[in-house]
Amino acid sequence: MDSVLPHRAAQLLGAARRVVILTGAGISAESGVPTFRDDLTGLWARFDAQQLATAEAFHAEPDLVWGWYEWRRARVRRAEPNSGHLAIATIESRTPDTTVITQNVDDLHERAGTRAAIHLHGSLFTPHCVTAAAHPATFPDPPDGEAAEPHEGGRISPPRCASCQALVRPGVVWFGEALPEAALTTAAEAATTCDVLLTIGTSGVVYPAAEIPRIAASSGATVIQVNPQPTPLDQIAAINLRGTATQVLPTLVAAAWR
Ligand code: BV8
Repeated sequence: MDSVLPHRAAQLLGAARRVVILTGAGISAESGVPTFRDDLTGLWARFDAQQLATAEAFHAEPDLVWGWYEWRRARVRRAEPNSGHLAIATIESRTPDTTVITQNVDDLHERAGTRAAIHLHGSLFTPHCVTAAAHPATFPDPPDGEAAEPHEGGRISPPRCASCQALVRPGVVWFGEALPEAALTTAAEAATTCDVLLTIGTSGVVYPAAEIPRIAASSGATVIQVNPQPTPLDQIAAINLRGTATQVLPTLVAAAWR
């Protein structure tokens, strides 16, 4: 990480009146929550996440897909927010007009103190039934005596809706499904009017979420990227901070408001 860049990035962040923060799976990696692409360790290595994260997969193999999400939810429950999540909450406290937009389905931003993260791809914690009514559902308590934590790759039958007996599905947006309109509209509007957009821990390849930093750049905002690896967003980022969320964000925030 070049020693000059964080200074410039800190200056811009500290002076910004309107900040947008877009996060991807990378922000939760150091909390022990695997990123989307390496979620498929062990048994899951046989599957392509993009195949599993679809309505078709759930329709064809509900126990396999529900088991995958329950395994991911259990991993999130065991995880704690990291100093990257906490640094983002600090930015919000320093710059009231900050919008946090996440592609993640975990609740680590909320547990770090972010009050109203926009979840473009839903949440592991808002299951609903598969009907158009999408009746909200609650998670069944693990039967006594059974392992409370699903084991990796375990097939678990999804519960039935208490209102209509239809299958309950994870409250996430699958590939081929439309994003929640209000979330996407609010996110795009924030990107259009912000001074600085900080994109953290996303490969920037999944649309339409990947449009958000591009909208900000084309609207005149300064895009700052935090990622240990190059991504397609390198092209539109004015500043690329090559490092992990916990390596970069606490230092950046301390320098912005020293
Ligand atoms: C839709 C929830 C239409 C589920 C997810 C153009 C326009 C519109 C759509 C498309 C389009 N082109 C193609 C499409 C279709 C598709 C798409 O984008 N496909 C891609 C693969 C090309 N998009 C869709 O299907 C979307 N729907 O467009 O519907 C429509 C409209 C009307 C009516 C009907 C239909 C829906 C997409 C949402 C899918 N759901 N998640 C679940 O989680 O199971 S996507 C999922 O993968 C994530 O949410 C995230 O968005 C995406 C990518 O993951 P990332 O977060 O970026 O994580 P990744 O692992 O990829 O990368 C991690 C990064 O972190 C890396 O860069 C790594 O270097 C970095 N990193 C690692 N460690 C750290 C770190 N960084 C910092 N610190 C660290 N420690």
